[in-house]
Order: sequence, then C-alpha cells, then structure tokens
Amino acid sequence: MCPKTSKTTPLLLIGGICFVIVLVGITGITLINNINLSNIIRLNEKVASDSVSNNENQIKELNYVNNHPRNVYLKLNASSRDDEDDEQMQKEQEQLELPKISAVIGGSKPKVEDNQVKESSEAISPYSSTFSSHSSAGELTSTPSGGVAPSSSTVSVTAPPLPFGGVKYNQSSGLIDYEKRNQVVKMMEHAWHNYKLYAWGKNELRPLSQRPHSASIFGSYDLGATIVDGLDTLYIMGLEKEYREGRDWIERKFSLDNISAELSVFETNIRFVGGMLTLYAFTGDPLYKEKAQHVADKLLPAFQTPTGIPYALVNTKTGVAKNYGWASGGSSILSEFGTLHLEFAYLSDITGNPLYRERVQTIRQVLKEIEKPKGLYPNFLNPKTGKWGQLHMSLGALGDSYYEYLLKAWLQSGQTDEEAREMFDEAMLAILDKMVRTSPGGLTYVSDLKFDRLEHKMDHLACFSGGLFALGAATRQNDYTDKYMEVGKGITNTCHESYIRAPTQLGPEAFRFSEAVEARALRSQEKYYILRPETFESYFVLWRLTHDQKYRDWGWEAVLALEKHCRTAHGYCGLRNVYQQEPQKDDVQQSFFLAETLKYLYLLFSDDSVLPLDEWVFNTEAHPLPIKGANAYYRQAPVTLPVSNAS
Ligand code: DMJ
Repeated sequence: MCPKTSKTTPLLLIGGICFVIVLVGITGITLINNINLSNIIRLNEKVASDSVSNNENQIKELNYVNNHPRNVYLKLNASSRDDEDDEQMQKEQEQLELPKISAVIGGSKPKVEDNQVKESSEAISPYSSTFSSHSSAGELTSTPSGGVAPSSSTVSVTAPPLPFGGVKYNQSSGLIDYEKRNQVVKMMEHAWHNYKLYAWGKNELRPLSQRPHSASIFGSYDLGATIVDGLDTLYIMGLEKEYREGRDWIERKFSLDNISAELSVFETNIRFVGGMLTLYAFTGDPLYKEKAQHVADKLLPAFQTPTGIPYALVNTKTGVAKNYGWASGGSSILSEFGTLHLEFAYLSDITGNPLYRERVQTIRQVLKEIEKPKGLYPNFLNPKTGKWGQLHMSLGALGDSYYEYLLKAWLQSGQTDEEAREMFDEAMLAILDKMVRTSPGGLTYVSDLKFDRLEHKMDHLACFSGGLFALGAATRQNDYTDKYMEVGKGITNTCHESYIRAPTQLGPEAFRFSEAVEARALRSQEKYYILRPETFESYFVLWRLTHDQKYRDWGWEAVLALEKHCRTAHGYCGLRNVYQQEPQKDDVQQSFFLAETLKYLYLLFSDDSVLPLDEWVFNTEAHPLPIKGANAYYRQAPVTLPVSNAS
C-alpha cells in the first residue's frame, strides 16, 4: 500500500516508491507467466507423447519414398498454394487441435513461392518454428516472430508446403524422458560455457589446464571448431542465447581467406561444411550456406588428381594438396575420400551449382568400377594410379564412414540413388561374410581384416555400425533384412559389453576377442576413451527403431560414467585408461563431444518427433541433413546451372 500524503515526506519520493513497487509487480507477473507458459508447453509435449501408441520393440520401417504421407500429400498438391491455402491449412490444423511441442528447430517460415529463389529483406527467426506432434510426425509448423537480425545477404530459398490437414500420419512414438534429457542439456551447457570462458574462437578446450587446444587436423589456425561443430546441438536443445553467440562469431570471425592452413579435407568437410549445412537447413539463414560453400571451395583443389580421388590434406592459401606420408605408399584413405558425398551433394542442391555433386560422383564411379578383392574395399587407394594400397579392411578406423555414406546417400536422395544402396548391400554382404564373427561367449563383432587374416579386433569407431546395420534393415525389406537387424543389435550389445567390462563403465578405443578375453582392450595404447560417440549413436538408432528400453538404460549408464570420470570443473576430458578405477584425464574436450556425443544422448531421451529418421539423415559428425522429398527444410535451389557457368 502507498501512503496517501504526508507533510514530512516529499511527494517525489512517494511517487518514486510507488513506481518501483508497480514495476516490481509487473516484472514478477511477467516472469510467472513465462514460467507458466514453458510449463504448459512441456505439459503439452508430455501429453502428446503419452497419447500415442507405444509399440514396444517393433522395428519401424522407414520406406517413405512412395508411401510417406508427406510425399503422398506433396504429390497430390503438386501445384503451389497461395496465402489463402496457407490460411486454410492453418485453420484445418487448429481444428485438428494438434498439440504443439516446445522443441525448437527449423527456420524462417516455410512457404511455397512457385519453388523460386526469393529475395527477401525479412529477418530470419530461427526459433520461430515448433514441432507439431505425432499425428503429423514432426512436421514443422512456424510461428513468425521477430528474431535474428538480417544477414548480409538476404536471399533465401523457401521451403515447400507443410501438409497440415488432409494427412493423418500415425507414427508411434517413444516418450520423452525429461529428467535424463535435462541432465544432457546441463552437460552441454557445462561444456560450452567453459569452452567460451577459456578457449572462445579457438578449436577446442583443455579443461584441466583451462586453455585452448588444437589438433593438427585444424591446420594450427583458430577456426572455432567447437563453435561450428556444436552449434546445431545447441539449436536442437533450444539453448538460444548460446546459439546466438555462436552464430554471431561465425558471421564476424569465421573465414578461411588469407590464412595458410593445411586442413584435413575429411575433417573439414564433416565438421565445418556439415555443420554449416545443417544450420542452413534448420534456419534458412543464408550466412550458413555462404560459409558452407566458402569452406567447400577451399577443399576443391584437393580433387585435382588423375583419378578425381582427392588428397587428404590441402593448403587453404596455395591449394597445394598431398597425402599423409604414413598412408600406404601415397594413398588416399577410404573413410576420408568416401565421406564427402552427403555434404557435397546437398551443397549442390542448395546452391544450384552442380560442381560439388560432380566431384563426389566421380569418386563414386571410381569405387564402383574398380575391382574389389573378395567384394571388399581396402582402406587405401592411390589417387594417381587408381590402384588399391595395402589390403587392410576395416569397419573401424580408415574405412568406417565410407560404408555409412553409401546407405545414407541413398536415404538422403529419398531412396532414389539406387546405385548407392546396391553398393551398400554388396559391401555389407561381403563384410558379413568375411569380417563379422561371433565370439565363443556369443558376442557379435566386426573384425579388422589384413590381407586374409582376421585380427579379431574391433575399434570403438566401428561401434557406429550397430546403428548402420539396423538402419539398413529398417529401410528396405529384402533377403538380408533380418540378418542386418540381428547383426546391428548384436554389435550394439557387444559395444555395450566393452563398456561395462571396464571399471569406469566407458569403452576402450579398441577391443579384442580371443580364447582368453572378449570385448576388452589388451594393449596399453588401446585402453583410452576420448569422449567418442559411436556406441551412443547405435543406442540412439536402435532405440528409435525398436523402442527397447534397454538402449535408454545403457545410454543413462554412460551419462553417469561420463559425469563421474570425464567431468571436471572446467569441461569434459577423455581418459587414458578405462580399466583403472581412478583414470588419468587427457585434458582435451573434443569438438565431437558437443557435436555428436551429447547430441545422440539428448536424442536418445527425446521423443521420436525430434529429427525423425525418415526426414533427417545424420552425417558422420552427427549433423542432420534433410531428406529430399520428405523434408520441408531441404531448401533446394530451383535452378541448377550448367557446369561451365557455375564453376
Ligand atoms: C568423428 O569425428 C566422426 O564420427 C568420424 O566419422 C569418426 N570419428 C569421430 C568421433 O569419434
């Protein structure tokens, strides 16, 4: 209450006190409203999850090209819709009373403009879109609002119409585990805030010594690797303030011009090009498309070889490219030159410049036509002669993501790139036959093969293949579907075993199988754990495809282990020996910990409608890219220029 009057109290003072009281009241009400609002959104999200059928342990088939309801809808509504139609769709959606989910992703309002590139001066609001719930299976709805300041360039490619109303997409969904998911968000905040504090703009953080770290793959320059790699995870988690800090840094600081860095073509592609492409798909912000193209252009000189198979390293200033001295007589590495397809193909589609796709298509042709020993792909190929180097084969280091990109190129194309799927099936059948084995204790593993000799050793890196086999099974029904799924589950189980057989509950870099040991590292240089994501990636994929609770339980075990052994006051470190009770920490917070490890764990505890697997395909650094024909955020440029004009 304010006093009425007083002879001794100056009127001005009373007025001031009243003003402050009113101000505090208004602020309080606003805060309470905001808190209530976010609670309501969360409640809606929970209700939405609870209301759908939860078909436990059923494998979902992801055959969406012809029968995905969105595609059916798009075909039926091929002609562009005007604003009136949009309004109508909005009304229909309201009538359906679809619950909205607060998980934020996506970008500027998707709207059909005769599939044209549109000049626009409107601000892009990357937080303006929300997932609608399961009856529409993660369709993105948009709520235009003010937002991020306009970027330097204002060209944006509009997205196709979203099928509100008219289509009922009955996708079963898992529940959201809020408590566990929030824990992962807190881990991300801890990792990011400490990077920001001690290594901002540098590549990675050294949490123990609280200073920056940079690996040679980043060419000894400050490229903000953790920012570019981690930004889409922040976006998915809805950490808006942190996202904006990162975007701002990229806009103001990120450039490869005027530096003479010797970059890894592979690492730069999967982390920087891949990261920027995902951010472009999410937001439609042209900044990211420009940066993705800028980086990819710096890599192009590496492709100037007699075969078109690129070198491993390229200098950003001189364009001089070369291979690693240790790689089998000047060879390029399968997992490196074979892991460019998703990013380069998508870059061509959003820029209208076919050059990038042509470069990776050339690599594809070489690999398609070359003779493969026993149907297998060796890890080394000489870019000058087009001949294989040492006949070492692996689904782990030096081979891994090549196989991943065969399946995913097919998925990304909306299952139209049949050549890629055929090459994938041929390769995986050979691997099943020659490299996948079962241990005496019944553990399925995929062994490295050197010439004709099985090593009975599996890299942690190969643990991604549990998810890969399962995804291969879920996306095509054929003679090998059941085998793929069985092996996918088996490998994921084995990787879990490699974790729980260590006192830290974290898995070693490589593990072996013999009469004496199973799923355990034997050599000291195999016992470390560097915050790698591959095992959690498989938990995530298997969870999405089966809804078997054990995958979430395993993921949670890993969260607890990371918190116990890898967390420090200033970020997360790897471990030097997972078999010690109190292992020494390695003092490096890898950028892929933010890009992949925490993203997959977050998604593991999220609802299926956050990045549905029939709309998004993850690059090998866990940057999700949209699937053509199934995802409104593909943002394809309408015109593909003839190569002579484009290059
Ligand atoms: C990541 O950079 C990518 O997943 C890559 O394909 C292999 N290894 C690391 C993480 O372990």
